Amino acid sequence: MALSWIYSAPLLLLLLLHVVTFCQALRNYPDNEVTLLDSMSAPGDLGWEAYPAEGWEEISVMDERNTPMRTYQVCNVMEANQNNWLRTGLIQREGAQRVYVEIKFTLRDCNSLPGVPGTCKETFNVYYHESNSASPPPLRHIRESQYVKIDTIAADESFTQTDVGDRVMKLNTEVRDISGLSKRGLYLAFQDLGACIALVSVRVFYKRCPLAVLNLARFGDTVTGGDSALVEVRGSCVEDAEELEAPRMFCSADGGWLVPIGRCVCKPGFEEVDGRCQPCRSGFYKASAMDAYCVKCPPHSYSHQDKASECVCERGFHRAETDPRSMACTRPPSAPGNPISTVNETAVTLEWSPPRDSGGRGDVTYSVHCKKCSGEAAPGASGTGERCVPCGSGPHFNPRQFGLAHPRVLVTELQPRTNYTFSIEALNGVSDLSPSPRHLVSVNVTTSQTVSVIVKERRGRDSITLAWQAPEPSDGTVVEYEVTYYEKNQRDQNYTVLKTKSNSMTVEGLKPGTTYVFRVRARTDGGYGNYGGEIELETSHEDMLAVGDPNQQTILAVSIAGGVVLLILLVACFVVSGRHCGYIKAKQDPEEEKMQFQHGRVQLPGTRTYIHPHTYEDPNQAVREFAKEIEVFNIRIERVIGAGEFGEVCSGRLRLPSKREIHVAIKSLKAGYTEQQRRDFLSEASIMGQFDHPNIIRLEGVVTRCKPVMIITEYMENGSLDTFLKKHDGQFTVIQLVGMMRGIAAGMQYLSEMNYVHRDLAARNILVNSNLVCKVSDFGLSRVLEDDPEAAYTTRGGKIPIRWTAPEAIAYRKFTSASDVWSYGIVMWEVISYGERPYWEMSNQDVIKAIDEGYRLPAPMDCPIVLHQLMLDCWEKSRSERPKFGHIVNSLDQLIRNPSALKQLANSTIWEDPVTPEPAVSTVEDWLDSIKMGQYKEHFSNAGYVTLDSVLYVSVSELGKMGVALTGHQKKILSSIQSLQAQQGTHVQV
Ligand code: ACK
Repeated sequence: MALSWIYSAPLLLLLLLHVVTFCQALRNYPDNEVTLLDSMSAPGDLGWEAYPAEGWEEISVMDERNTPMRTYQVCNVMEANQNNWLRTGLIQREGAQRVYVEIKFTLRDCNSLPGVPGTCKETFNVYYHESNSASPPPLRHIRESQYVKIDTIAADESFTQTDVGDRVMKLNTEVRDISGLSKRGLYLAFQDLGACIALVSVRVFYKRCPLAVLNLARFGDTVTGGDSALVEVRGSCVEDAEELEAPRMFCSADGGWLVPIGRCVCKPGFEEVDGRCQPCRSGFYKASAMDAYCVKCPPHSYSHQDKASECVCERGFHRAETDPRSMACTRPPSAPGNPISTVNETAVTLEWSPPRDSGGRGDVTYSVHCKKCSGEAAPGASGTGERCVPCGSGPHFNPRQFGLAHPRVLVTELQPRTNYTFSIEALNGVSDLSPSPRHLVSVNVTTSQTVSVIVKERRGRDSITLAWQAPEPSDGTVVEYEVTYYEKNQRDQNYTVLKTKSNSMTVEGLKPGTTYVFRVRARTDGGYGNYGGEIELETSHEDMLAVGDPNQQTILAVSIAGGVVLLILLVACFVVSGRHCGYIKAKQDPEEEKMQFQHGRVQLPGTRTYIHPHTYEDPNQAVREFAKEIEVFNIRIERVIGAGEFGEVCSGRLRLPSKREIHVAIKSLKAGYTEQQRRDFLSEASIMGQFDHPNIIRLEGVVTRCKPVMIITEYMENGSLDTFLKKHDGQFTVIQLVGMMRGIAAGMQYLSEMNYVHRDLAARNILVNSNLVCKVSDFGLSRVLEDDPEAAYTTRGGKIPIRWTAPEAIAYRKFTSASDVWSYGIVMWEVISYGERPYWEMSNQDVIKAIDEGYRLPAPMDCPIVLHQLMLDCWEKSRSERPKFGHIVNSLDQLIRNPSALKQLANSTIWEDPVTPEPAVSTVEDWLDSIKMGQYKEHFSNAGYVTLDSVLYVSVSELGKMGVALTGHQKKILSSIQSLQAQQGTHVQV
């Protein structure tokens, strides 16, 4: 021992001092690591036990800040049969099931020590022992079998004496993990078998996902799972927020949060500011949790206090129960104007003009109140000389008495020669809420006598004699009768009016064998009465008498009855068809059965339907309805990020009054556009503005009042999904990829429920934000035709992105949510293959042919079988057999909850040979040969990977460093390493 110490101690110490300075800088650990033991920060003796005494030795050194630091060293290289143990105290595991051991050490190269025997080692072993007790048996009784070996540790960098002289620091850092822990704590033990080692620091830590707030949900500190399974964590909404969809996230084994699902939203009266819910200021309100922001109180209302979920109406103004909270408060209408009555015997037509002030509402109706008045003074009434009583049920109002939509009513069945007073009232949806007296306008009417009914006639060759009943004497004195007639079917050209004081008349000079229509009315001193109905009479061909011919009367009655029935039918048809005029239901494309659009937002309860901008006669109206106009001075453009179909795409900032500044993307319409181009450009905003879903790109607003015209959307830091995946080839876990797919499927489920068919779903049209949340974008109307570089002309003339499109959509433009599902399957394939081009370099024609013959894309490399099966389901030829988006979301959720289902990988068809090595391989060379990667033997041996065990922890970056540059080869080697790990029982991470 003495000999070894003389050799090495000063060298080690010298080295340690430098290393210490270096290590100080490393004490800031990531916030997802919780340290259980850190030998460098121990205030006093570490108290570790060493055996035998001449083995490991504690050395205290001072760091730069004069803080003592404990290290252990051993260097008994001159003597054989060394077995030196060093054991830590009990390290409490604090609930962690998996802990990591990070060892920093230096190790001397045996060749650099002159005269050392061949027993000199360049490795040491690390063990652990789980225990509930803080007083373990003394180390001298240690039995290796009680300890579990973690690993044999070798230095990546050993040092020689010359190095020390040159002050070259060669500090090795090795990290190993121990999983499946269940007892109170563990001991670590270091076994030296004859090497020259200094343990500079030993740190034991576990990983946790640190507290995070996302989508207004708080996810607490979470200890990672014991194996590679994800820990599902239910988030709780931040203060003043409520759940929209249960917020969940998954804590991964490396302490990262993955796959945010669900979200919270600020309660009514609160809005989101910097991840918190803040109360609406006075004068503002937010009615529903689903609304994004507090908005100004509508006209004639106010909120004096914070947190208002609705604004209170000013005095004299009201809000009807069914009025949306965003509507201005309104008041009852003023009285109708200019009433006019037209009396027709015992019927009267009343007409008036609408009120000057509708009260701010569009639902004005009218009611007509009827009073019958006699000439005597009412008991108790003074001065009027009239007594009026309600009309009761006698008169008939057409179309109705109350709730008239138009300012007109016909009142029939009034009593003859009677005075009536009609009071007309205008009402609206808040009239019942107003305590103020109603405003009425009145009109007085006097009815006249009853009709004159023709009772007898006589027909001659060129004359007809009529006789009719005289009115009742009470109807007044008849001044004269008026007889009107015309030749049937010639009314418009000619009709004749004759007058007589008698109640019969012979009309002469008629054509023989011709039908005439006659009407008679009486004029009394009260005015003209009603016609008593029409009668058709035909002159005879020869002279003959036909007085009161019962057959003729029957025919007349039948014809009148027939006419009435016809009229009723016509009226009924009119009423029924009138009901249908409430909304227009149209199809954007006759081939597109699901795209039904409703104008005026007539919707089935509980459903929301996308309204196509073309449904509006004026497309600007659609933009006004669905997109918020933003003042240009609220926007700050920062840089150009790409080119769109209509102009540049920039990133920038949007600051709306009393809102926090947000990062936005700005699409602008280049100068010199046509009106059609402007409409097409803005149609994307009219469509996007109707959607509100975490996986659909959110529209912030539009600038249309000044040039250039712009569409402002939320900013997606990672740009489009295809480019993003290519840039990060192979860098995500399968769970992360499944999380992305789940997001896209949820967005598509929402669109399909809105009856919106996307038609161009592809990774290039998905945007990714900084949290890896994927959002569906690109809703322009002309996009499939013009914008998409992938779109190609089909034989039927349409332009379609062939590789992403379902066969029925290519063949006969049958675009439906089921064809979107097909495209979704292609997007899944793009995601798993990190942005590979579907069907590689096959021509479009070959793709169409291959699909028709039943060929489908094979599973990409490393693709779990379940995911490929889901893709194949999306690519069912019969569209009714494809899954719905809701089903896809559920399937992906299940996989996220139970990732073990993702472990079984589909056989890669890209390589002919299996990547699993022959069971017999035992050397690195044999292994590389077995996977046809023999060309890298030298790379591995140069990098020091000489045993099969040593390759088990090779990472992608190490492969890169050793010169394995091709991504495909890296994947092949890593995939085979996974198989080796599985064969050796080492844990395989998903
Ligand atoms: O792949 P990228 O970076 O993502 O390049 C295209 C480019 O603009 C032309 O479309 C990017 N882009 C479009 N919309 C957005 C957005 N909302 N946030 C961030 N980048 C966007 C897209």
